[in-house]
Amino acid sequence: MNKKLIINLSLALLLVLTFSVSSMAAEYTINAGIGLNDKSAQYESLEFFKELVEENSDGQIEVNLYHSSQLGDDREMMEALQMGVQEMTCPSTAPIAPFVNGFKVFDLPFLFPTHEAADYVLDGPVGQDLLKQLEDEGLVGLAFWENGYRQLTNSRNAVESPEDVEGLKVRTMENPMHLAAWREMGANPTPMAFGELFSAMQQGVVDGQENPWGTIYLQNFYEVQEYTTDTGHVYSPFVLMMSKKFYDKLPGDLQQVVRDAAQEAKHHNRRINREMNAAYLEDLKEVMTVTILTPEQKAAFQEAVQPVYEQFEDEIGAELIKDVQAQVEEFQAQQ
Ligand code: TK8
Repeated sequence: MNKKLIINLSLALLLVLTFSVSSMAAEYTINAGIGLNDKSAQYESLEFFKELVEENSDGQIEVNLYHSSQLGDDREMMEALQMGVQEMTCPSTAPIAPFVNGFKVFDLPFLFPTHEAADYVLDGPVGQDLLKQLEDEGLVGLAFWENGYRQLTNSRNAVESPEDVEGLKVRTMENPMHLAAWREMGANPTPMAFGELFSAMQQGVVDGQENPWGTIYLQNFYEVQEYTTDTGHVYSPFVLMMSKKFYDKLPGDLQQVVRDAAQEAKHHNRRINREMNAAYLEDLKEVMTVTILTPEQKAAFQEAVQPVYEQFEDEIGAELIKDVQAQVEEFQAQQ
């Protein structure tokens, strides 16, 4: 057989092999759903995670992303992971509390003085132990990503003091800590899934809500809310999590690919989330009446919600609260 023919046959064989490998369906498919829309830092970070996983698994894993509660709200998606009918989600810690009670600790108001203090605790022994506890509930907690400091918006009046929220119908996440904190301030809180929130504000079912600046801007809440105040009353982490039924099917090397990608995307997520939240506050100043509290005004909110610590000490566990506070002090002492 002449040399030219051998080369042509080899090239043809190479083309066939290349095509067949790339078009070969991935062995594992991850369907990941979130509540925020596709402009959020959370979604952008999931795209970053997707690229890492597909590349580092050599195409053995494909990741499909779904935003804006397309697959359900936070609680529904966590239940889908438990059943093994969805592979990943990334809820705020507040709706995780019914699954693992200890996550309530992160809903204590004014717990973390800075983003960096939050990182230190979440990536430290206390946070990692809580992620581990998810496994008993059929969930694999891969990493703490960031939702951010929660800020109050409402359609009724400017808010400079707890007295200004008297009787305000505030939507909260489905978590008793949040309900208690707003009741302490004299508001009238209502728990509600995130996906129902915009229409509830539009129809006046609730007067207000609280979320980080990026969510307020990117979900167009300013279209139905006039006033916002930088209360920063709770720091909300997200938890990137996977169905344990799915995770356990992955061979060890692909489990490591997923874990490594979750960690690398965590750092990316925290960086862009902080940049975006700061930037969107400036944009919100163009479309809302923004109240920036003085330190004295913010202290009045801290004082108003302090009773929540005592109210929930037994339910959360005094030891866990003390451990988190000790970790925060340990971090502050290093600054
Ligand atoms: C999105 C929610 C949202 C949270 C809320 O799925 O419910 O207000 O802050 O980010 O997790």
